[in-house]
Amino acid sequence: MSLQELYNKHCSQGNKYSYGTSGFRMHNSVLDTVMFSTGIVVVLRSLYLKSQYVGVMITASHNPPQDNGVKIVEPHGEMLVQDWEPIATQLANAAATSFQEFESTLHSIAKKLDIDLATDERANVVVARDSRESGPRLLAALKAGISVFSNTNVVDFGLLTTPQLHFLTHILNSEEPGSAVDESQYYSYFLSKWDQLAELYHLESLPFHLTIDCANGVGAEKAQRLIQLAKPLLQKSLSTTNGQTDKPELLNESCGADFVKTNQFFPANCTPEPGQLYCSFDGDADRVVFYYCDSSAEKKFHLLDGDKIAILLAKLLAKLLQDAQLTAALSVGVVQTAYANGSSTKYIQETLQIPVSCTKTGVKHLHHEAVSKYDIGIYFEANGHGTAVFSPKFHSLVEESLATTQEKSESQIKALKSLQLFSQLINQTVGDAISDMLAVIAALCIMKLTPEQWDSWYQDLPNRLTKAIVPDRSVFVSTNAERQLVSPEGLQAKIDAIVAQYPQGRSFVRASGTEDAVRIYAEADTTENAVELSSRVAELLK
Ligand code: G16
Repeated sequence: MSLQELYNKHCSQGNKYSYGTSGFRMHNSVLDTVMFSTGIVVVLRSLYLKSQYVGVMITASHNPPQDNGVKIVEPHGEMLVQDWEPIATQLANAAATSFQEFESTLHSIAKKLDIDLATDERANVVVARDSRESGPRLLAALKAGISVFSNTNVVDFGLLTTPQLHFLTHILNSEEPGSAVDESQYYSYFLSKWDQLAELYHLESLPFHLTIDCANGVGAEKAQRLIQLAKPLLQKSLSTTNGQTDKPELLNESCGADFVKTNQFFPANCTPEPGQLYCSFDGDADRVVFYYCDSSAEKKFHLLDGDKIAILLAKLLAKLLQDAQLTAALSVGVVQTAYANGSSTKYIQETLQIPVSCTKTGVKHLHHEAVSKYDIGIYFEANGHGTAVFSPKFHSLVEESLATTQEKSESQIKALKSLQLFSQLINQTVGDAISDMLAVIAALCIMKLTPEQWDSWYQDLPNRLTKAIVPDRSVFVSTNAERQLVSPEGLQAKIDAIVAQYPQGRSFVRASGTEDAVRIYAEADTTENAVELSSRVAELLK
């Protein structure tokens, strides 16, 4: 088919698109145009990177089932470099204007990038999607965009979690060209790291059972596969709930990481028992939060969110560095966003004496800060999205130290081996619910912690995260890592005046980059005050 015929088949006019916090994300009915243009952008990206594989994930993650979206993945598993986001946005909006506008924009982008549109160089693209009903239709539009070029190779992995796609994109670019790469490599890689840690610490059983709420999403089948492939030690202590991937309307419905974090309550189909641990993935399994119930008569819910996960990993990794005698040589830092609970930031800085950076929302911002500032950069958003990244200096120092073991104590060698294994067990490409879950289980076993002990290090300030629908969220412009608004004019001063009336009060408002809404975060000394602060700030938006 000609470019015009493909365009006519997949594009429609009138919508406005923007590459947001995590790619394009909207109601599925308006996404065909953007899928078609994204197909072209990923081919251009692959050609620009000398035919490396570029990944595309079709997902709307935590959003409701009728939404969908697309995330572009760099050859080594990072998110699309930020200077290409405007290119993706420009081409999508041109496609939504007219064929003439689209064609001329495509030519001018190609010229700027110095790419010959008629090239016979091969472009390599790797695609996957989550379990949404609209996925196959949108995949067809994406493939139509890719087919505009004559020499393309598309590896279609079908259904995957987002982090699996990131991981496999990296593997495809690391293996010899032509090597067979498949999903099973994901499970064998991470399970083997977990098994080696279990062996190093002589683990014989897990001190709790872990129930995984899979949000009725793609993570269900993948978590079940992981459990099937695991050795009995792990296998007998893990089970799943909310795994109805065959009912797409149930995706993220009263379950999943976003539901649990926002409502601060157990998901549907979870009957909590004291002493046991629970976790929730989101729709594409790139986030995880943990929780448990206490032994009170009402079985009170306790959340162990991204802040608590970051602290667990920071505490363990800092201790291992100390035992490995590498504290002076390697820096450790934690990266958070404005959503991090004030108590967590205080605990990391004052008790753990570990530096904390604060960035804008979006793992792409946290990842960049963690990689550029620290040898061990632990980054987590409170919503459970995050990982820990290890610098090349970390890898070479640990390797060198392990190569000369004769003058080292047994505990030093054990710490070095543990550091190396954790740097592999934790997915280096992106936040990953499955790999983070394995790292948390390993950390709890090694530190011999119950969920209550993990939770007891500090008390979260009571908080509320809500959203408001406004006529135009684009007027909400933030600064200072999204902690303050510069527009609409005067609104920040009003928020500040209200916040000042609450002990330990903090509140901010920012436009979501994944939903058509404005988010309101509030925390204060008591639950009543946090709720009141949140609703008074929400009132200001009306
Ligand atoms: C995406 C991003 C996260 C971000 C979340 C919500 O997550 O990857 O970094 O925290 O959206 O963003 P916003 O508040 O701008 O809507 P996911 O899991 O939905 O892809």
